[in-house]
Amino acid sequence: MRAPPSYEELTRNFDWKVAERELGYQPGGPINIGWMCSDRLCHRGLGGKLALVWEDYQGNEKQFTYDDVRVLSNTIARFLSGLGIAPGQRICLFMDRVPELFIGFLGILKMGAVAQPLFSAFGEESLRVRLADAGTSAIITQKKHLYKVRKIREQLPDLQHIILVDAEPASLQEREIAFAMEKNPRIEHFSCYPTTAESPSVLHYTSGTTGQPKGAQHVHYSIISQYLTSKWVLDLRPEDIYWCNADPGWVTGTSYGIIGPWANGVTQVVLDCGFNATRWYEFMEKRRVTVWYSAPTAIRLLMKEGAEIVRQHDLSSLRYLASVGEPLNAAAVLWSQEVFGKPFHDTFWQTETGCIVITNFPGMPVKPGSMGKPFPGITAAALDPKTFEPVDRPGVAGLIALRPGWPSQLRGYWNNQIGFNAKFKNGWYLCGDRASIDPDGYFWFMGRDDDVINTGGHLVGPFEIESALLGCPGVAESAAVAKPDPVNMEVVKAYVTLKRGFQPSDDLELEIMNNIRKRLSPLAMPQEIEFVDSLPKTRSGKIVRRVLRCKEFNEPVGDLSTIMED
Ligand code: 6R9
Repeated sequence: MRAPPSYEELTRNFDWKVAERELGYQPGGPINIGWMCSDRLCHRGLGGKLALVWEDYQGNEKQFTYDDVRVLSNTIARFLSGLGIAPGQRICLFMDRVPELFIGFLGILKMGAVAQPLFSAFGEESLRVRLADAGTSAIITQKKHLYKVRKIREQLPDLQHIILVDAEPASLQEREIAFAMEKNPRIEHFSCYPTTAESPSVLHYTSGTTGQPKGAQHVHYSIISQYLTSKWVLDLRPEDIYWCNADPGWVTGTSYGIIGPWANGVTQVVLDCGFNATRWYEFMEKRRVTVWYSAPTAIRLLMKEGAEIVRQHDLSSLRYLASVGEPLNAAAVLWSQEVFGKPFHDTFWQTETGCIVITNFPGMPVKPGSMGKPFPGITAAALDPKTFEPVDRPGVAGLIALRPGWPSQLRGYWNNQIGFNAKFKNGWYLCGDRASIDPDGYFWFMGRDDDVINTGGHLVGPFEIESALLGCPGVAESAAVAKPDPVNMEVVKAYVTLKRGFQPSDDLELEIMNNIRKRLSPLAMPQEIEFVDSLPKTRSGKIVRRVLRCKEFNEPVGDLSTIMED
């Protein structure tokens, strides 16, 4: 077999047109992710190939060929257009990892609407904020999550349709409608809405330092990057059995849990179950998984369970391992080399980039602890934070920045032009992270450049937590910051000042924690609340979270000249 081209060769002659050609896209012509990930493969003779093998915690199993995915996504697309939902309107997917989530995603795109996936673990407040911001017209959900939607529906005038994939029509109220994907008459032919490269496709909410979460807007042309990075970075090949254990509520679960693998025509397996080492290894053994895309927190949890349990399973099918979401410690890379016989390849990217942008390329020597090098076609640099010019010496920390213009770059934040503009400086897109670059061109992650908390690979915005804290009994003011954690890297800690008449107590701490867990999500829940008399503020009265964060991490605070004295 001919050796694959080296990283240097691919970078030298790179053009995204490679992906356009392989996907059969004619510039200026129609392009629809839903069609590209189902009908296109059937036309290429893969209709009978398994696209999705799904299993839940109890071991229930379902299998879908590419032809099933094509027909069932048609069925969903027809149903949604039948409701009168127009192209461009937002449809939220709010489900556990059931087949309807993956296939429904394609169905929404086929009829030209915008898919807005949200974690089913979200509480009603996290859900309300995102549906209100996007002016979402419809939500597709399950019976078990309906109570959250019912609590907020009156506050969401745009929300016209609440679609239940597993409910009996008799149990439903006004604006609620049952749709059983597999029981509905199958729609063999559906004419996809003629979306083109710049037509909106997916709206993914992500957290920043200021304000509520922002909706990163993606377009159908994003498939160009998602297809090629899946092929070249995740090394997907036709015979692969691929497992991405990310939830599509997170961008990893759509770019590399739906679009990338299906655009490549591979069989993907899904396990609808949270972390459980034994269950995960059993699953990989039973399904003969060859490529596994995971995250550092999961890897750290597996490390805690030890090597012995790995030896009890036959994982010889595994060929390629990759990781995303947080810094992948050198120790995790060495551990995986030892127990799986191959390293995890770190990949760096964001909701906003839509695809992997810095990575350890297959075949490239892995430097454990480094994120690797820019994907061909991506120009990345570490910028001096004052001049926004690339730092001139290797090893010096700078702001991670990318030259705009790759296919899956976000096209804007929903309703937030100011936030979007702030991401660009001196002709660069700023990721909001810091890294240094070594003399060989490898990137080394240093940390985030803002107050966003990365807990177990999930970004949580302090503002969203602080807003929710204000709704808790007794809370006058608060600051949510990261606190180090051996497994999740960071967890949320809240500093809280109390209103007159309230006293700090363990009961109050617990009450506040529970309140946030229910209204936002378990991840956003502070693991610790520290009651204080006052919070550090700037002279203009803004809370300076940096001071509190540095305290948690035992780091020097640096220049405090703008901070108000108490
Ligand atoms: C895909 C995704 C993006 C932020 C990013 C950075 C952190 C992601 C990383 C990493 C160190 C890696 N991050 N990958 N940090 N090493 N390999 O994670 O999207 O949820 O938007 O998060 O996550 O801080 O800016 P998103």
